[in-house]
Amino acid sequence: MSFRTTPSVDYVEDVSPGSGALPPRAWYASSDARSLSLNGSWRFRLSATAGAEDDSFAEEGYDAGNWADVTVPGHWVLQGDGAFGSPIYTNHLYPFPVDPPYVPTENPTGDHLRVFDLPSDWPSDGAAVLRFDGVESCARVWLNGTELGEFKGSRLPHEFAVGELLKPGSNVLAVRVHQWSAGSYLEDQDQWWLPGIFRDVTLLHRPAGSVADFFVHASYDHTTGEGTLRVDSDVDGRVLVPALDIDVATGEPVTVAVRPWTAETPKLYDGVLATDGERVPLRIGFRTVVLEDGLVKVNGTAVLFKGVNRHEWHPERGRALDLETMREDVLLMKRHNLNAVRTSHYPPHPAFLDLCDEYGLWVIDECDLETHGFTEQDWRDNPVDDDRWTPALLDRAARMVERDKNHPSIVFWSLGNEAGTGRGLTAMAEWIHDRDPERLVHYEGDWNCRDTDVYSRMYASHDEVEKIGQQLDGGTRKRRELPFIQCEYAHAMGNGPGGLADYQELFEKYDRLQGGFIWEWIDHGVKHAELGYAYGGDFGEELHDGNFVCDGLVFPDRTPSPGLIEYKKVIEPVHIEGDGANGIVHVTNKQDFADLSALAFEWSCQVDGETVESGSLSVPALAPGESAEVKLPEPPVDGRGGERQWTVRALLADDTSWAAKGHVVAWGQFAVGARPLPSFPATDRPVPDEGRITLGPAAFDARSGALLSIGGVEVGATPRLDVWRAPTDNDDGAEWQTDTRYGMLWRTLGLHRMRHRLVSVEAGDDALTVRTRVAPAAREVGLDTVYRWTSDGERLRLSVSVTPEGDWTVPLPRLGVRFGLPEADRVEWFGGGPGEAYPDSKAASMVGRWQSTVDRLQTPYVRPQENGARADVRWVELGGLRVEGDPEFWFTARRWTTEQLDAARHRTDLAAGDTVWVNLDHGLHGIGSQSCGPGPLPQYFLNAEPVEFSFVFSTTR
Ligand code: IPT
Repeated sequence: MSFRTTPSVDYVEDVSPGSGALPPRAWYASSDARSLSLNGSWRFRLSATAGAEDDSFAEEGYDAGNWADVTVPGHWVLQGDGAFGSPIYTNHLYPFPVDPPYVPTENPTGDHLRVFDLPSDWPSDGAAVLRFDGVESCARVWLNGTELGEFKGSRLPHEFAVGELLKPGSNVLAVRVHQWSAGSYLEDQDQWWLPGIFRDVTLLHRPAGSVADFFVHASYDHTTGEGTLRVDSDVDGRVLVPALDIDVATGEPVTVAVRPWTAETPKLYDGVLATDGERVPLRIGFRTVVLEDGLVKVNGTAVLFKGVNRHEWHPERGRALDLETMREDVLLMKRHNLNAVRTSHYPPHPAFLDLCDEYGLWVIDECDLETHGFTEQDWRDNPVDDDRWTPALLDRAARMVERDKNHPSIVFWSLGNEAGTGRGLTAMAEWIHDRDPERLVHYEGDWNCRDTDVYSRMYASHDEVEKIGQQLDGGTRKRRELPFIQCEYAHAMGNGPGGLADYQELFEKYDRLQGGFIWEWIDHGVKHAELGYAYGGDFGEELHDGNFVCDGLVFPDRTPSPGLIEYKKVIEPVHIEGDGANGIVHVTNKQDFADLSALAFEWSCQVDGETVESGSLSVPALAPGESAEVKLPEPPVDGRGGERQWTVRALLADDTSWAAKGHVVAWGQFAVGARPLPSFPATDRPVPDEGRITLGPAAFDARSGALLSIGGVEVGATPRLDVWRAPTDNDDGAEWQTDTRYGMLWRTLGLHRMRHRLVSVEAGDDALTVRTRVAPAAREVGLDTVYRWTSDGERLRLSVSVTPEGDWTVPLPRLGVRFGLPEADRVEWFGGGPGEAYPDSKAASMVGRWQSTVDRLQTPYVRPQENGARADVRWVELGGLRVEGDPEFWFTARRWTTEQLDAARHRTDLAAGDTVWVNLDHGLHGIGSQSCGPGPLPQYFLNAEPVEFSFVFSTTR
């Protein structure tokens, strides 16, 4: 005999997508049909298991007086100050046993209750629909005590017919949300697990004769300049587009001359779909997407995608984004020259796609599907290859396509991410191809491209990408004929990514390579009272993947990181190159569709980094792909004979929807001649005096050879060789990487604990020479290091020569000197700036005169690590000192040591000490992308080799 003690929760572990919901359809906001937002404060009760409570709370009259409140849209684990549980971060591991379709008995379940008044003027005729735009991961819904159904598919809309149940006056909407369900197996994306009703809940009036579903087909024929519009509608009506004089019945095609939609020229025509019962605003973009000659073409032209992967993220609200945050993302993307976005790894809030249509971004709309955790068991039992799950997969495909099909910005439907291969995916692809043959299908997980229209990969190395570009990559015949994109590359975790410019060069060189999408847009740091931003493990998760969740081009608060600035430069729509000596600029329009008429050009001339003259430059409105040579004016005469260079900028000529007139889109710099190197006659001799040695303005300790002061400036710690940097995430590399991970090897070798053995201090005729050997304990390798100090009476020159000894099998993290100053705040330099740069991430470093402070030189990576270097520095002034380099050097200054930076887990672990630590580096190792992809290219290695470099110190006080 069996009996039940708890309410039935079988639906939670049922592989079916749910029951009771209406078929999916286009998402739109009506012009005239009423709607009522049910967002706001809801009553909330959390239970530990799915069946802990019966469903009496859904009954009218239920007293929820002692319940808590949550805000909808929202995730309950981000509300209630920890009282409602915590977020969990795992990359691909399921945070529960892999036992599909079963989920843990401990299944946090949030009962949500909302009593709302139907407005007194709510029409009494017609039907009504209740729409949920996103609930994670499984919900069961009641209205006024009647069960409507239950559903899964967290980032997809679900609608229920509720007309008969609505009552005048007060209505009770009850929603039970389970954190875990069979659906969780399909939602193993690399992100926080965040249960809740995290997108809008809306009641929609559906007047008699209103629009149900409709499909806007708006193609563009680039050979005739005409667009063809046909709006298929379940309910007959008329389609009006006043600007095109279109007034046509639904289902009827009409062809007229139009301006096409592209991401560069996002022309939208306002229209209306009018049925007997409703008017629906249309924003129509005419464009045609095809696969032709092995290329993705829009309106007849192959597109180069300069994209990014965007998860929805807000540091306080998680994936519950408001419109302004979505707009901020789009504006930031446009202002940084991006032209594409992959909605990794689920359909975004629909308003985001409206913004992509409006501002112009190509979109890969990705389905809410990832089963990555099955890789741990060689993909055994993978739901995408198990027919029982196919209805759920098809439901997800349909909910995405039907909801989003009217967005011109979407060029690809993506089946999902990291779900292996299987019949379920094929079924999805077939369904999508059939439903919407006017777009292409993307999926990365099947390298044979059985179901896809593009060969897509993630984190392929430069070498491999080049081979693919040359069509030397083999693969199936079908794959060989397809274009290539990297749907993910350049892992923006912490400092980096490096190597962007090298990828872009390949993308531009080979037609088959149609660009890529950086991983990823934003760091998913959770705002935290003690830690600043929390990442995996900070909530005591039993399994987690640490700060792998902070790998974006913008910080959690959306401040651009240096990675975004670098990307902006690398993907500039205009290439500006010059021959400084001959005063000639080469300008190339690298756009696919737009000419240069939206841009104005300006030249300026700098002497020693200071602009001495500037003016406007007239550049023809080049068509896409065209180049021109433009003559610069005569360089201004300047008696100072300093280092001279040109800077040419392309700016917006007028205000646009995404940036103001004057916004810099692209720039180039070129030297007029070589940099005059500092000349330095060594005139003074070292003078020993009572345990000290004086040399020109400087005093040294006679025993150790340590520099004590220059002029009036005390030196807290003498300059000495330094090779250590706090490893970046990209230095450490991901655990699963099979290539050498130098961050680990550096530590094993002991480069973080180098010892300095003093060999001799020699006061010679014209120099003080300090010989040392720098090496880690337990190893025979070392660096013979000689410091040679000279003076011209006023200034002090340090020349450092380094000779590696032994068998150095690893590159060095950095090579230079580190010293300490008791105080420093303001910093001024002539060199690369204004932001940070590293050998393979310095495209955006602009040579000029820059000012900052020690604090502002720091880049706030969520997990502290090496940061803040400035490239190509000729001289820097701080703390009363001026340091000039021969050759140029890398400069870093911070209020903590590298060792403290290395030990910190969060920025809040870093406290300013009483010394400012300054690194003057001759070299730095590249950054690469090994936190998920390849390491730095060989040309960015800092190999241990004999070198010599020097600095001239003087005082500024
Ligand atoms: C790849 C995933 O697709 C993405 O979601 C994210 O996890 C990214 O890596 C790393 O941040 S999968 C990786 C194992 C190649």
